[in-house]
Amino acid sequence: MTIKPLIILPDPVLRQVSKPIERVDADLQRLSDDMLETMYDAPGIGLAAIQIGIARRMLVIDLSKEGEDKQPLVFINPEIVSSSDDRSVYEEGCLSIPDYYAEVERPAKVTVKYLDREGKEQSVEADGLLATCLQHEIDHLNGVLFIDHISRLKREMVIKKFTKASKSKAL
Ligand code: GNR
Ligand code: NI
Repeated sequence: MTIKPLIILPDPVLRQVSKPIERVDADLQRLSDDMLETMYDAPGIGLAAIQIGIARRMLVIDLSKEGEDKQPLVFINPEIVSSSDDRSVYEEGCLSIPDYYAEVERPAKVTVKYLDREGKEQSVEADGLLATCLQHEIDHLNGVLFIDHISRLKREMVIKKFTKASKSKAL
């Protein structure tokens, strides 16, 4: 297993729309292991493949707390098939936008259809943090970031700050 470097704002790679996965094979299972290891190292509770530069529709999530047994989840070609009308607000962060947090309102419950790590069709009715995290990760597969759900003024300030930082770090 390998920890991969994370793609950071304003890298345009984060705006790519990821392509569906055609085959769940050993290579893809290795990629899911690398994504989990990268997420645990960060640490974060979710990671989309595009965050390590791979434009494929796959994401991993683990909501277990420190000291608990790990609960790695792998979602391949996930699709939101229904969303609740009621909303909930969470303070979100993103490994691709380090140390920036903001409240985002999203549907409180979603039903997501996907393939698991074995390529088997599954469906989950998620609420709470899992619902928020799935929506945050599925947004990544569509080139959408959580800052796209906050005010334009706040978003432009964050992008400006990260653009400056990336220029001062460039060789
Ligand atoms: O680690 C993460 N925490 C988090 C907190 C609230 C809502 C969403 C997230 S996902 C984020 C990891 C990440 O950037 N996934 O794409
Ligand atoms: Ni993110």
